[in-house]
Amino acid sequence: MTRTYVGLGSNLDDPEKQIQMALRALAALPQTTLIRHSALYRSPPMGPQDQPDYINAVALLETDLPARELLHCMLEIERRQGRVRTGKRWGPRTLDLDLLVYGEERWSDELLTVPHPEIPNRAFVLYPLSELAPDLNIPGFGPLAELLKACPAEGLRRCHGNG
Ligand code: ROI
Repeated sequence: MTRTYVGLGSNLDDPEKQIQMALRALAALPQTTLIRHSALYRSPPMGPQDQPDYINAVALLETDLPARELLHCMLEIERRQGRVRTGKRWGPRTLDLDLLVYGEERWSDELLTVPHPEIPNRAFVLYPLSELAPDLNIPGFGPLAELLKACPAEGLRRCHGNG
């Protein structure tokens, strides 16, 4: 079993519902257990500002799926939840699933870079992640606690009443 962290984000079509649906879909993946997930957070868009705020969360899974199979399943969940890839970089989306951390592994190919290279720059990943695993050491990036110190929470707000 590999402990893996998945980032969830949505800013279209009832984002909170999208995240809840995606958590259920992750929990239903074969050879995979959803161990727990963070609260939901509201965050201002990173990138183009002419789009709605995002709802973000992070999930901890234990899986026997190889990383590329897990990624394939995640893309399928995105597709089922109506994600249309417009080609517009950093545009709004109904659902974005990012493979953040996959065990101790570190590698990059044309499909995937693990750990996700943007982790250190994203408060909407670091803060929910710290709820799940405050002592996490991210392969190649070091202690999560150090990354948090260098990344202000900037408008990130924990949503109440869920998660
Ligand atoms: N901004 C926020 N706040 N949350 C996201 O999940 C998110 N995802 C993205 C971009 C467009 C970079 N901005 C985001 O892909």
